[in-house]
Amino acid sequence: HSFSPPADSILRRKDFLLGTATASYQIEGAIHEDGRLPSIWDTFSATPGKVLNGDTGEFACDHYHRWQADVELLSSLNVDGYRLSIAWPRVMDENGKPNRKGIDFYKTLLDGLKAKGLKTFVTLYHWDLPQYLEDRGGWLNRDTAYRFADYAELMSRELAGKVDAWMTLNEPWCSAFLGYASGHHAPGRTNIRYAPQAMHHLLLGHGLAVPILRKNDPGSQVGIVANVGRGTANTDSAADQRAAHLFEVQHNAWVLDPLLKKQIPQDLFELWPGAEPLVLEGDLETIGAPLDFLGLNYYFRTNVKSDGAHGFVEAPPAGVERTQMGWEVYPLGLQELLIGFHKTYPNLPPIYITENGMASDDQVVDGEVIDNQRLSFLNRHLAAVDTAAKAGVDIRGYFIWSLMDNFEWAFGYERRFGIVHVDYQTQKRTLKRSAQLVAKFLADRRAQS
Ligand code: PNW
Repeated sequence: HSFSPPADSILRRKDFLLGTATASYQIEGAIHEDGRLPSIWDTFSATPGKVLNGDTGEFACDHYHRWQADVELLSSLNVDGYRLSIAWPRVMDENGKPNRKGIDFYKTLLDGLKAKGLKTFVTLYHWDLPQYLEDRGGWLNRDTAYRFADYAELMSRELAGKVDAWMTLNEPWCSAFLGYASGHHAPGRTNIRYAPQAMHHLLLGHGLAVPILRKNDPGSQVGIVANVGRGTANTDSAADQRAAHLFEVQHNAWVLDPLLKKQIPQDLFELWPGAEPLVLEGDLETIGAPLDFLGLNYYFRTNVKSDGAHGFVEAPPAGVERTQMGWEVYPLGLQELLIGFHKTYPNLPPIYITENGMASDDQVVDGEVIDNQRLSFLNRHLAAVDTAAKAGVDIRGYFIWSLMDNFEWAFGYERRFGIVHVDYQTQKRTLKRSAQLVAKFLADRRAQS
């Protein structure tokens, strides 16, 4: 087990960005400090039965206090860039008033990262909505999109010059579907009719923020991050093929069509009859604002069959490799999606893979963590990225999810995605084998002329 991409791999190019990613609620902890206000994830994780083992983000990786050591850690990995997110409830109150201490935390952190020569990729919304906005209806309230634009205005004014790439939203699919339809994520609502309206307001907030970020921080790139899933048909039957198509409409086109085609895919309402959102004139024009890049997060494929009516049900294949999440390891899906999007969307912006990685429960033994499955996972997915690049897809970089083990949402601390192991009792960080080999590869790459 090594980390050694082939000689002709795009990964060997110094201008192909390799980085790691995290998100505020998953690593920061310190939820009551320096004027941070409650977020919907505080509320959700405090609700019995919502998060495995009753875990919460109260302490997480204590990154809020340990950020300096974590910047050193990142630097020791020789990565080119780091993707992080800002906690909205740390920086702004319900009247739109800035919280100086919260803003200063991110200013100093970004300066620390820049001092190490790292490219900074900053997500504005990685799911920690201020609870005061949820109390006014959250993403079902159109006003939340305008409050998001205010937040983007404040952040881009305050942090201008420190951010290489802004991402408005992380995975609006998760916010809309898991937050409002399945209820697996905060705010835990469970009405399928809510999800398209929440999605529309999320994307509207994105579209309103794009020109603001460009105006206030002209030296940066502006994009958004979507999670994408590969849906395959269980059989060749027309019904199963249709089911796989609908799966991908629901996971991919629901987000990408409004952004890249200024359209909401109508097949969605074959799945969810009567769930059409209220869309005002001009909204799709706003949402379709040109992007400098598109971030894609990929984890697994879902094999589906027809449910006998107008939908799909999962048909999990037997005997396949899975991760600690139970997600199937399927690198081909990433390649197929990238090449497919390149064909479907003639105006597809340059792509960054903003998340890819896997959970495994490897433990520290004699000071070492041997995560060979992760190494193999990363090698195979990076090979898929390389194949897509050679097929003509403009891919600029790849961020491993995640820098370190962290609060894995509804699964709490029991799922470990890091290339760095975290002992939550002591907060000790230990480089897993994957981290060591990635660091070595990048050191060698840097040393080459
Ligand atoms: C992403 N799904 O979440 C998030 O951006 C990360 O914060 C998270 O830690 C990571 O992936 C691993 O889960 C997802 O059910 C959550 O398809 C669920 C799904 C996809 C992505």
